[in-house]
Amino acid sequence: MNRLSPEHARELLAPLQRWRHDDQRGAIAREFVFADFKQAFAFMTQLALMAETSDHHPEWSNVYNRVDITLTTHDAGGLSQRDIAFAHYADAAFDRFMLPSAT
Ligand code: H2B
Repeated sequence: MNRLSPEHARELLAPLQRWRHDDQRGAIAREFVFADFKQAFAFMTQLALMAETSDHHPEWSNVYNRVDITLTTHDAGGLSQRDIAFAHYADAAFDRFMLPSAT
């Protein structure tokens, strides 16, 4: 997987407003805050299974109801399409937890 050019990265990151871009490192990061630990860990479980299936793994940490995620493609030495895809997947999973019916 190739590292994105700065121009392409900017274009693909435009719809990912909730992610911070570390241009220097070639990484994006976002903090997710849930109602409680149970939700945070359920979210991590969803992402972990997807990460393993797609062989693309996040750098992340969890404290109670918070999950901090940093995405970069180690093999490419920076951001790749895989990080963009993972960020969209994480945003969609998070938004589902925020629906009123979610437990
Ligand atoms: N995850 C991420 N974020 N970047 C990688 O370059 C990467 C990975 N490479 N997961 C995969 C695993 C690679 O190490 C294995 C051997 O396929």
